[in-house]
Amino acid sequence: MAYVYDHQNIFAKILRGEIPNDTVLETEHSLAFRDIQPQAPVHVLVIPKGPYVCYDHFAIEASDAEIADFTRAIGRVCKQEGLQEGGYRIISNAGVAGVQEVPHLHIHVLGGRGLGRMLQ
Ligand code: DGP
Repeated sequence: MAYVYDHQNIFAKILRGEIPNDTVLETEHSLAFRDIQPQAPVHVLVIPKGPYVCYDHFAIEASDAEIADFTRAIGRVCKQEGLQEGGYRIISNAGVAGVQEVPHLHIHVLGGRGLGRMLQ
C-alpha cells in the first residue's frame, strides 16, 4: 500500500507556520512542541519535518540523516524536560487500530507523573 500524505493536516500547517505552537526544540529535520491537550505534566509531540504519515512510513523512506536527527530530538526532549530521573513514556499511534488523529508522524513524550502500566 502506498503512503498518501495529506498536506492539509494540522501538523503540516504547524510546520508551515500557519498555526501557532509552543515549540520546545527545533532541529534541522525535527520539531518538538507541547500537546494542546496534555495528558501529563509533560506532554510533548516530536515530529519530523518531512511528509511522513506514520512511523513505518518514516522508518522505511526517510534518510539516515532524518532518522538520526529525529531519534536524537526525542532524546533531547526527554533530557531537556528533566524526565530522565523520574522516567517517561514514548508512544506513536498509527492508523485506524492505533487511533491516529493527526496523519503526520508524531511521537508523544509523556512524563512528570506516574503513568501506570500500559501493557498488562
Ligand atoms: P494522535 O491520536 O496520536 O494522533 O494524537 C494527536 C495529538 O495531537 C493529540 O494528543 C492532540 C494533539 N493536537 C491536535 N491538534 C493540535 C494542535 O493544533 N496543536 C497541538 N500542539 N497539538 C494538537
